[in-house]
Amino acid sequence: MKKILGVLLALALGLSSVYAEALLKKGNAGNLEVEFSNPKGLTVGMNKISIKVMDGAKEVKDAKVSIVASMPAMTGMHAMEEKAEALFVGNAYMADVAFTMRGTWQISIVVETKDGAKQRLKSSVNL
Ligand SMILES: [Cu+2]
Repeated sequence: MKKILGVLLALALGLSSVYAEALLKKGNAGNLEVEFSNPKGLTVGMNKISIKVMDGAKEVKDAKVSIVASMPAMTGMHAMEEKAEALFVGNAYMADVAFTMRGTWQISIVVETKDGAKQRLKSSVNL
């Protein structure tokens, strides 16, 4: 019986890591549509986040894009903030973002277009 439970537990743990939920979120930053994603799902540590910016039907590839992940202070824990510049590589802006603990992180993505206008998307992720 113990053996069966052990096998079931191992299966459950294995499945949960295989099927870690992929990240895909979309929202508006002013008149721009911003999508950010990570196919493997976010984990504690360094994560690659891919960001796409659309202006109507046109993809914006020449903006300055940065991302800030933050968590407010909690009992016994000071507030945390991680900032990363995203560089256009291949077909999306790519940023390396470090998440230092599990929980809900506030996400702010700032897009500065060629005309100097800055637009912000506010969102959040759970890990
Ligand atoms: Cu925290």
